[in-house]
Amino acid sequence: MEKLTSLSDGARVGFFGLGLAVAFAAAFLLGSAFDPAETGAGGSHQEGGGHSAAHERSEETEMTAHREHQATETAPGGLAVATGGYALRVASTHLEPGEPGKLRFQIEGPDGEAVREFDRLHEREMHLIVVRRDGAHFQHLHPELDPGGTWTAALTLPAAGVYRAFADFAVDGDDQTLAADLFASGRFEAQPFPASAAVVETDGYELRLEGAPPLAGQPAELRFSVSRDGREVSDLQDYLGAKGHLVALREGDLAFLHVHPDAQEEPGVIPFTAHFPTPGRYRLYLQFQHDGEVRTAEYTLAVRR
Ligand SMILES: [Cu+2]
Repeated sequence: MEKLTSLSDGARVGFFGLGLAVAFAAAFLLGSAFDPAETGAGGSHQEGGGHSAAHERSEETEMTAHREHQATETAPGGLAVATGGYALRVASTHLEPGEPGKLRFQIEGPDGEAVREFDRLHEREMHLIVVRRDGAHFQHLHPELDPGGTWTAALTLPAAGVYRAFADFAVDGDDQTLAADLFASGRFEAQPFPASAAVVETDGYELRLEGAPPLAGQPAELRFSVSRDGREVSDLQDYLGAKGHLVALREGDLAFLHVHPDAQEEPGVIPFTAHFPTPGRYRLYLQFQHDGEVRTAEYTLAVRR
């Protein structure tokens, strides 16, 4: 029987929720084994020890459950339409480019039925991210749930191409990010990721990304300072219960990293801790609210080995 050692746990680590990333980093730096029980990650079963035949069966059951639980928490999300017992079923995957349309979908649960009850996660029960496969045309939507378990979002795919729709939600305390492709037929002009730059401008705001260059597999501090007309913006408003919302997508497969901010310590600076699983380039979509409007700034970020 395969045994999960703390080493293989460590090797599997992709991305954690923020608190876990920090907790794990501490454990990792101290060289101690990662014990989910210590971090409140779920299972209280200590892995890696020997086990007797008498306990093998129950341990196996627990380990399987634990492994599945871990996989959903640590592997990058957004690569599968179905995983961890849940499936994303999209009713309408073809939309006319530039035409206002509707996206309807259900989350099918382990029992094969549409899930009707979701946890509230960052103030919403469902976060829907839509982005074209080349990283262009990012949208962050909050669909509405009907009593039968069908989610509906007004959606326009602005230009032709293949898009990725990420459904980010939690059920019974388990976070899931499932994703499906959407299609807008027509002549597709693919855009490369823009070159990496520390400063980007959006809607008259200047956003500067500070902090050391991130390394793969390690917690990375990302600090975005926001200014307008040369002056620091010190009155950022809350958006989804925080000063900012950050999605990172990996180049090549659009693996999805949902990163939430650290507590704001300086006005005008939005700090995050991200965990990039592998070296390469990522497209970052930072959302913040000011003067009553949500703005999105986009970065290309190179993550080194
Ligand atoms: Cu959202």
